[in-house]
Amino acid sequence: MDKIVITAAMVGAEVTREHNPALPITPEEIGEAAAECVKAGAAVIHLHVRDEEGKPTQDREVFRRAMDEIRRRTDAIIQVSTGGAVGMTAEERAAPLSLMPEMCTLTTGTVNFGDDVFFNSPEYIEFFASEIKKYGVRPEIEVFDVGMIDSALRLVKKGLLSLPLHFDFVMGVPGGIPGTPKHLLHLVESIPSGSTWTVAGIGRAELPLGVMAIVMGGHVRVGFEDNIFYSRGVLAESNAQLVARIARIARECGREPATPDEARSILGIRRSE
Ligand code: KMH
Ligand code: ZN
Repeated sequence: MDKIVITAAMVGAEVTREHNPALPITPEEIGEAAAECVKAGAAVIHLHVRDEEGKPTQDREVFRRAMDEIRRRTDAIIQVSTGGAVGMTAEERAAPLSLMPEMCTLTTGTVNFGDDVFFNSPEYIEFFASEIKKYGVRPEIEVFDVGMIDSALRLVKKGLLSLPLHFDFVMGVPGGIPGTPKHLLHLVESIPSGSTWTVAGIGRAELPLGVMAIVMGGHVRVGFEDNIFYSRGVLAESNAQLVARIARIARECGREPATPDEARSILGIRRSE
């Protein structure tokens, strides 16, 4: 079977040091954690950053510093978040795109997000898609529920996105699609042929859905953004520990983790440097 692209979502916007003391926060810590994740088998770093107080920020300069720290240590694909944190404006969320990272996220719909709302109106989505196109960034479509696939295809019709698309199924957010095998099968069957996909299972859904993706020919995202535990009640020691486990299982199933360059070719990314 084809190589597997492992994405490390190491920081997120919601998790804190109180949840897991090993959360990387400063640009240096993010660079170090990324190096460990790449060594363990990750090819993509899904990037959120924090301000000096540890709060989520979309500040361009903080992103630039974290990206420099990652690039100094690895050749990983950096995928900046345009999701940011709930409550941020569209302009705030789009700020890191002008750094022209190789990849970014694009959520194609609004979803209840625990007690909050992750707001992505058609106007927001079209704004992000235009910015993404302007800066030549390869988008990963974040799918929190099945209707978001159709919304992405509408953007293709409008010329704002091009096929083939790459999807990330974010499953198990309270308010979004549940993190079950049945729902993963439905999502995979609902995307156009020729698409690539990865799965980000939230909490205890991370491991079983990751294993399903390995077997089904998909790709996998792990990390503290989605899950802070190694097993029930046992905190993960690091993001790299979660990456290493999924890489180990993938190898056992005959799927070697892709290097960053192999992942570029799987995900249709052309390097401009
Ligand atoms: N923090 C969530 C509200 C993304 O990175 O694009 C949104 C999120 C999605 O994390
Ligand atoms: Zn994210």
